[in-house]
Parts: sequence; structure tokens; C-alpha cells
Amino acid sequence: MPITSTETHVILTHPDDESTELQILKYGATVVSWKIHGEEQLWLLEGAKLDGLRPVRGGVPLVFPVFGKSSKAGFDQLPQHGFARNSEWDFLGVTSSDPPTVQLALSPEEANPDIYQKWGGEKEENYNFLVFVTVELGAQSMKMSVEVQNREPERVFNFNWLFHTYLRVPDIEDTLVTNLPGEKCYDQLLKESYEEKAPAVQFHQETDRIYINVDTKKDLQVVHLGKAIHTIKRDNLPDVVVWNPWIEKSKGMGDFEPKDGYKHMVCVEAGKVGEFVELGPMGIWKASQELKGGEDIKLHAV
Ligand code: TA6
Repeated sequence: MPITSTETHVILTHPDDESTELQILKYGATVVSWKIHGEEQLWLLEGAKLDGLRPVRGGVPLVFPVFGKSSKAGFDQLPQHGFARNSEWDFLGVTSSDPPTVQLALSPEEANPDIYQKWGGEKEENYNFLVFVTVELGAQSMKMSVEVQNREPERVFNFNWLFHTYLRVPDIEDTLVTNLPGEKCYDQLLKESYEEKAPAVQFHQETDRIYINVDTKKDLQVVHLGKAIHTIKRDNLPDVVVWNPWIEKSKGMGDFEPKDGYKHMVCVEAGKVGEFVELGPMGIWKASQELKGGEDIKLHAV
């Protein structure tokens, strides 16, 4: 069966190979597993409860309407990363069986009320929004598309969007993220901006950087021992967050298990987070990311 739906999950299986499959938790519309020929591509915390009581640590959590914490009016009451990952999304159904493709939606009816009502702050009435996420399982790829609609006839609203992708790697110390030289980044740890000079991002300490306006023609690649094990293609997602919590931060996160799990993951997160999207009345905003398994290394000129 290419697509099955349970009370909590949607499961996609590729018609050419049943060991190529993907699982989406309806809570947060979070992809929690993606296997190519039985090999898991994503990192998920060990013993993940996936009980719908807390955002998932791992997989591809969805970040909306704010990335991180924001002091901007209308966003300063929202918890880190907003409410998309803390809400029970509505499974709309199958849009294709080959390649298996499904769609989920989030509206004010499904949004976590405690968090949603904080968007816009006390002054503003809650925004009438609609988000569709479409997930397509290819033979060696997974495409996630997002459509945000402003259902307000007169009001504008602003938002960030980010796919908070936890990619699995054999060993972070033998792993590089390529195609970022020359790009401007804001270092969340140093609290300063600089141009990336290294030919590739290496990981020997906690790393938390927001690369701003990276040409979407540049595919990002996660390279392990000279082989591109993950490729990230983006459409209308100009910003890229690269994160590894390393030792101390992992220890400090209650839901980060096992504590040495940082050795086997890197977050390469495609989004629009450097500034807010301003969406006018009845406006529509679309974007997508496509993750691919092992490919040839493609270096883009700086
Ligand atoms: O995407 C990187 C980041 O913003 C880091 O600063 C770290 O906080 C990470 O997200 C995880 O955030 P979470 O709220 O899931 O613990």
C-alpha cells in the first residue's frame, strides 16, 4: 500500500521498493522517518515518545510563524519556533500514489490555541491563516512543499517559515556542509555577523549559524568522508540554518537523547528567517525543499 493513515501517522511507501518509506506524525505534521532502501536518512531522538504532548526532537519539525524567539511586536509572546510543530494538523489525503504524495493543513481551528492566540499580540485579533504542507516520496528523494495563505480580506500578517531538518550522519567530525563559502551568516553563539571563509563548514564544537540570502541555485550538501550523503535543494527559501548542539548543549536539553546523539546528526534547515515574509490580504506564499540521498559532490562557484 503506497499510503496508509493511522490515528497518529501517515505512512508513504515507494511503489518500486517497500523499504523506501516515510512516516509523518500528524502532530506537528513532522516527518519522523525517511528511509531510502531501508537506510534511515533523518536523526530522531532515541525513545522518541511521539505522544503529541511536545514537539518532536528530530525528523523535520516545521517552524511557523516565528523562527527562534523574536522581540518584534506581535511575535514577542510566542514560544521558540512558534506553534506549527505543537499543533495537530489535519490530514487532507492523497494527492498522488506514484510518487506517493500527501497533504496536511493547519488553520486556526487546528492550531494550538494557547500559542496561536499570542501571534499578533493582545492588540491584534487572531490572524485567519491557512497552511498546506505537501510531502512527496521519490525513489531517492523527499520533497516538502509549503503554501501559506492569508485569509484576511484587509489585514497583512508577517511570518517566518523553516524546515528544521535533522539529517543523520555517520560521524559529525568527518562531516562537512558545502557551498557556503562567501555567504553572509549571523553566528547565534558569537552574536555577530561575518562572511563564511571556510571552504566547507566543519564541526568540532557547538555550531549555530544563520546563512542569509544563499542563492537557491546553490544546492547544499552534507559530505561524509568525501561522499555527498545528503543534498538539499531549495525553492524560495533563501536562508539556511546550520546547527549542531555538540556536547554541553546536548546535555542541557532534556529531550536530547542519547547525549552523544550530536555525533550522528546535523541540522541543515532551509527557511525564510532572516526577515519576515509580509503577506498581504488574501495573499499566497509558496516554497519547497527537496532532500536527496547520496549524489555526486557539486561545488558551486563562490
Ligand atoms: O535551528 C537552530 C536552533 O534555533 C538552535 O538555536 C536550537 O535552539 C535549535 O533551533 C533547537 O531548538 P528547539 O526549540 O527545538 O530546542
